[in-house]
Amino acid sequence: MWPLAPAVVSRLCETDLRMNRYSQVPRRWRWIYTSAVPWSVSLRDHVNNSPNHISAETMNSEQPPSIWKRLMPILVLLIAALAAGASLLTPSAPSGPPVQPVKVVHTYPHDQTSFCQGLVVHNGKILEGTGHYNQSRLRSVDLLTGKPDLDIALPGDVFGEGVTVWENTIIQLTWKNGYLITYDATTFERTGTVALKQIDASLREGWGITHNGQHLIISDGSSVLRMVDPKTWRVVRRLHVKNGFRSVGQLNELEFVNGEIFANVWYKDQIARIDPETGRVTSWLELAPLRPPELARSREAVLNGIAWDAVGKRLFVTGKNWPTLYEVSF
Ligand SMILES: [Ca+2]
Repeated sequence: MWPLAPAVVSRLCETDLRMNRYSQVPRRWRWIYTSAVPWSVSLRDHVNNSPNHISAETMNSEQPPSIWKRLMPILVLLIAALAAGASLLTPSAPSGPPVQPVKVVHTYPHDQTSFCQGLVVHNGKILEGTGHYNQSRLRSVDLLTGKPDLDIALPGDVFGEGVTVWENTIIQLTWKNGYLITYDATTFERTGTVALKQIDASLREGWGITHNGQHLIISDGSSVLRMVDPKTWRVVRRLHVKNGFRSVGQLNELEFVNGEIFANVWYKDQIARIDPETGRVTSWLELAPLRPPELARSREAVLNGIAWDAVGKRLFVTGKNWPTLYEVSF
């Protein structure tokens, strides 16, 4: 008997505590308490029977008016449990590819009248395609001086876009003219045009171009890059570019760098580094700090030039009408 005394005392104290807890529940919520906590029904009766407590009217107000009110807390608990279970089963959203800062290694002059649409290193020079009607050009520029040693004007009704060099052919895209222009890479003589619809019936605009040594890679402002056989000028594969689970639209100027596709996104001073097999963005290069302060408010003066010097392992970037061309490391 004696050894059971502490347990009895403890039980009495516990009951006392429970009663105290029940008494502290606002009267209008006591029906929830009694529905959710079965043992509290006896406490309710105990409290209600106590002389200094609840009246009969108040007691009635504690009663659930319907079965639904009695079931409500159980339903709430059930839904909460299901939601918790679902959150455990659902994979958490990825935090997204990292954003990497770049380091400026050198700065070079860039012609501020050049609305840069395409940039590539060719024979130790910077080859640049520029845009706008009546202003589009193909230029071969000295890196150190920023001066062109060759400057070809496009017809006034042509809006120039991206540029690449495939073997001995320079290829320059046009925006909405529906074709690309080819030049001899040695003489810079124009050698012809190729209709974009010949490449792919759904290719209506030209934005950016590069190549991976096997295929040309063309952007048209969508989230899909087209891999094109340079011998047949036919699309052989489409690459859907995604940042996590989201498509990346407005893909613009391109460059193939060490097995990765680098792409400007229109109106973003960032470069997407894209896995050429999966189309996934693996990281972003942050270039916003490079935008000249005087162009900070210009909507058009965005980053839009990427050129990779495969021999010197140098990455060059610039923007539309920027006064500076940067060599950056990342
Ligand atoms: Ca480029």
